[in-house]
Amino acid sequence: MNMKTYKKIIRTTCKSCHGGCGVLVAVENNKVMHIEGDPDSLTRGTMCAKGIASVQDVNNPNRILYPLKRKGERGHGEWERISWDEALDTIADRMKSNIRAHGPASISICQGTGRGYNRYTMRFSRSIGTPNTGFPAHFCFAPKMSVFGLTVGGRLYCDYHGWGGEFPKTQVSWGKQIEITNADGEMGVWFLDSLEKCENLILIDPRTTGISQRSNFWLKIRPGTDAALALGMLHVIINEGLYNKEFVENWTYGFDDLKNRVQEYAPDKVSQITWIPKDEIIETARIIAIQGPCVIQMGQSLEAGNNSIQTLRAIVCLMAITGNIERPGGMVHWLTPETGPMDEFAKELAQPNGLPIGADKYKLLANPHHSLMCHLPTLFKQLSRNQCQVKMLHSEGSNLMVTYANPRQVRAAILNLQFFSTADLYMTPTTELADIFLPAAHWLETDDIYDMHPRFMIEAINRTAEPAGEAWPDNRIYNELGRRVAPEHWFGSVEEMLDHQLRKANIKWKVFKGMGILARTGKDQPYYKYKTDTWKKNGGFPTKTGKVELYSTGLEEMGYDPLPHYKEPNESPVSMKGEKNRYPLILSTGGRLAQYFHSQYRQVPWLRQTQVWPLVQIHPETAAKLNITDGDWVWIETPRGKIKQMAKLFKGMDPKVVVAQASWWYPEKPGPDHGVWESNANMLTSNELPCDPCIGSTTLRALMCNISRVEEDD
Ligand SMILES: Nc1nc2c(c(=O)[nH]1)N[C@H]1C(S)=C(S)[C@@H](COP(=O)(O)OP(=O)(O)OC[C@H]3O[C@@H](n4cnc5c(=O)[nH]c(N)nc54)[C@H](O)[C@@H]3O)O[C@H]1N2
Ligand SMILES: Nc1nc2c(c(=O)[nH]1)N[C@H]1C(S)=C(S)[C@@H](COP(=O)(O)OP(=O)(O)OC[C@H]3O[C@@H](n4cnc5c(=O)[nH]c(N)nc54)[C@H](O)[C@@H]3O)O[C@H]1N2
Ligand code: SF4
Ligand SMILES: [Mo]
Repeated sequence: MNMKTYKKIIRTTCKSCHGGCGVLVAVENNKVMHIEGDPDSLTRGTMCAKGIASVQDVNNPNRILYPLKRKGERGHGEWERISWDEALDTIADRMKSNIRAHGPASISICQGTGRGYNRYTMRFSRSIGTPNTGFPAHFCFAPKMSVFGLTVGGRLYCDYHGWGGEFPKTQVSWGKQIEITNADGEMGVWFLDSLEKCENLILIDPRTTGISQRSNFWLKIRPGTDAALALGMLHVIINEGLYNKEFVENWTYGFDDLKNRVQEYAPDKVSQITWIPKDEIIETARIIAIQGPCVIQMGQSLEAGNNSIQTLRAIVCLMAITGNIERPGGMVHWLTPETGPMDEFAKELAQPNGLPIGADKYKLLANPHHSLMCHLPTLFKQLSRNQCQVKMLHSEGSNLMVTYANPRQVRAAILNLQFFSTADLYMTPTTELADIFLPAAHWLETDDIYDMHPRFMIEAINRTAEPAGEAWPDNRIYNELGRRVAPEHWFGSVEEMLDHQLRKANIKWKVFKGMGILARTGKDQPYYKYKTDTWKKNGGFPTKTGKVELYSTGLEEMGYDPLPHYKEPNESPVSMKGEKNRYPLILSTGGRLAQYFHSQYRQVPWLRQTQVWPLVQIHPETAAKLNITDGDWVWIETPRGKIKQMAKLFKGMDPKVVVAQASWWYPEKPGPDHGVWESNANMLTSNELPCDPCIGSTTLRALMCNISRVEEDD
C-alpha cells in the first residue's frame, strides 16, 4: 500500500526507539494503516524497521487494553478487569497511606529507558516528595550526563549539522552503533550523512559493526579497557605537544596534573592492556589531535563497567585538549528553542528531601547535573532481604525482570513489596508480578511534546487514532494519579499541562500541534559560547572554575579521584587468572539490535520474523574447539548461572570474546514467566561485583564465561 491510497494522513514523531523521526501516518476508521517517513522533517523521510512495524505494534492483538487487578496471589497470573477510577484510587490510596505512615521516601517511582515521558516521572516523584526515582541510568546516560556536567558544565553533542561552516573531518565511534541506535539525542541518519565530509572514521569496538567497511581504522579493543586507551592517546598527544595550546592555556583547569597522570600510560603498556597494537594507538591519537574538527560518539558500553566515570572523563579530556569543544564540527552544547529545556517541567518543583537509596555510597546519583535517582540494584538487594524503606513501587514502562542483573533477586524484591503497580502496553514477566496493571496507550495514540533530550528542537507527537480499548497515554496516567495524590502540582487536563510546558515560547499546544516542530538551527545556534557572556560574564564555562576541568574539583570534593585513571574489569583474563580454565572467554552482553528495542517487539511479526531466537556471536576458531557449529544451541555460563542462546559464528572479533544478546524473553511462552529464565543475559551479569564507585554502574560488557553445546537431553 502506498500513502496516496489514503485520505487521512497525520504528521507526527516516531517514538518506537529514543528516536524522533518525522513520520506520516495513514488512518482509516480510527485505525492506523500505514506509516512512512516525512520528507519534510529533520530526518528527511528516513525510517527504520521498528518505526515501520509500529503499525503492527499499535494494532497488536496481544496488547492489554483495560486496567487489571490481580486475583489470588501476586505473580500467579490471574487477573480481573477493573475501572480506571478503581485502579487509580487504589494506587493513590496506597501512596497516601504510605506517605502518612512512613514518609514519601517509602514510595519509589520508576521507568525504563527514556521514552519521552521521563519529565512526567520526575515531576511525579517531586510532586509527592520522594527522592527514590528509579531509572536504568546508573549504567546508561547518567554517567555521561555527570561527566559532561562536571567537566564542561553541560551536555555535549556531536555537530553533524555544519551550522558553523564545518563538518567533522575525523570521527570516532567509540563503543557505539549510532547508525542503528539513534541514541543520546543524535540520529543515525545525520551521522551517516556527515560521513560524506569525514576523512577519518575510527571504530573502537571489540567487534566489527555496520560501519566497519567505511572506517579507516578499527581498534579491536579488549572489552572494558577503554580508559587505558584514552589515557594512552592523551599520553601521545601531550608528550608530542600536539594539543591545542591556546585552548589548554586559556580554557582548561589542571593540565599539568593531567600531564603527570598520563605519564603512567605509555603506549607500550596501553597496548598490553588493550590488545591494540602500539602503532595504531599512536597513529589514531595523532589523527584525533591534528585532523580536526573531531567528534567522538561515546556509547553505552563505556557506561556499563566498574570504571565508567573515569573512562568517560578521559575521553572528554581528549576532546578538550585537542580544542574540539564548542568548535564548529566538534562537540557542542546546543541551545534549546524558546521553550527552554522540557525537563524544566520536573525541575520547576523543588528537589525532594533526603538522599535517594544508594546515593550515600554512589554520590553522583545525587548530582545536580541530572535529576535525583536511586540505585535500583541496591533497592532490589535491600528489598529482597526485607530491609528497605521502600514499601511500594510504581513502574511506568520498564521490564525490570530483564533489564537488571540477577533477575531472581529482582523477582524476590518485587514480591516483598507491599504494593507494585505498572503501566505497560503488554503483559511481561515484570507486569505479571503487579497488583494493578494500567494499560498504556501507544505513541500513535498520544498527544505530547517530543523531547527525549534537551536538544536543539522539540517536536509534536500527534495522536493519530483514539487509544485502543481503555488505554491511556502516560502523560494522562501521571496527571490523573498526580491529581489524586498531590493536586496542587497537576493540571485540569493533558492539554493544560502541554500548554504549561510551551508557555515560555508563548504558544499553545493546539498551535504547536499544527507547527510540528520548534527548532533553533543555523545562525541561531552559536559556537564558542565560552568566549561570550552566555554562561559567565566575560566568558567561561559553566563549571566551578569557569574552565574545562581536566582536574575535576567536583569529584575531588566528593572524595573521588579528580583525574582520570584506568581500572581492570572485575572479571577479566587478568583479574581472574586462577579461574582461567573455568571461565576462559570474555563475555559482552547487550550490543543493540536494529529490529528490537531492548525487550520490546518480540510480539511484532514483521520484526520477530527477522530474528526468531537470541544469538550469541562466537569466533569460528573457538567454536571449532568446542565442537559448536552455526545454529547450535549453546549454554553460556558465568559464576551466576547459565542460559541458552543460538550460536552465530562470527569472525569479526578476537577468538577469546563472545557477544551475547540481551533482553530476551518469549511473549509466546506461558506466563507468568514467559521464558524469562531461559535466554536472558542478565542471568549472567552481577550486582554483587564492585560497581563504579562514583555512580554505581554495574558491568554488562566485560565479564568472563564459558560456552558449551546444548546436548539433546539437556
Ligand atoms: N545485560 C544487559 N542488560 C541491560 C543492557 C545491556 O546492554 N545488557 N542495557 C541496559 C540499558 S542501557 C537500559 S536503558 C535498560 C532498558 O531497560 P527497560 O527500559 O526496562 O527496557 P525494556 O525491556 O524495553 O522495557 C520497557 C517496557 O516498557 C514498555 N513500554 C514501551 N513503550 C511504552 C510506553 O510508551 N509507555 C509505557 N507505559 N510502557 C511502554 C515495554 O512494553 C516494555 O515492557 O536495559 C539495561 N539492561
Ligand atoms: N535498535 C535499538 N536502538 C536502541 C536500543 C535498542 O535496544 N535497540 N537501546 C537504546 C538504549 S537505552 C541505549 S543505552 C542505546 C545504546 O546504544 P549504543 O551506545 O550505540 O550501544 P550498543 O549498540 O549497545 O553498543 C555499541 C558497541 O559497543 C561495543 N562494545 C562492547 N563492549 C565494549 C567495550 O568494552 N569497549 C568498546 N569500545 N566497545 C564495546 C559493542 O560490540 C557494540 O558494537 O541504544 C538505544 N537505541
Ligand atoms: S529510528 Fe527510531 S524514531 Fe526513527 S523510525 Fe526507527 S524507531 Fe522510529
Ligand atoms: Mo540505555
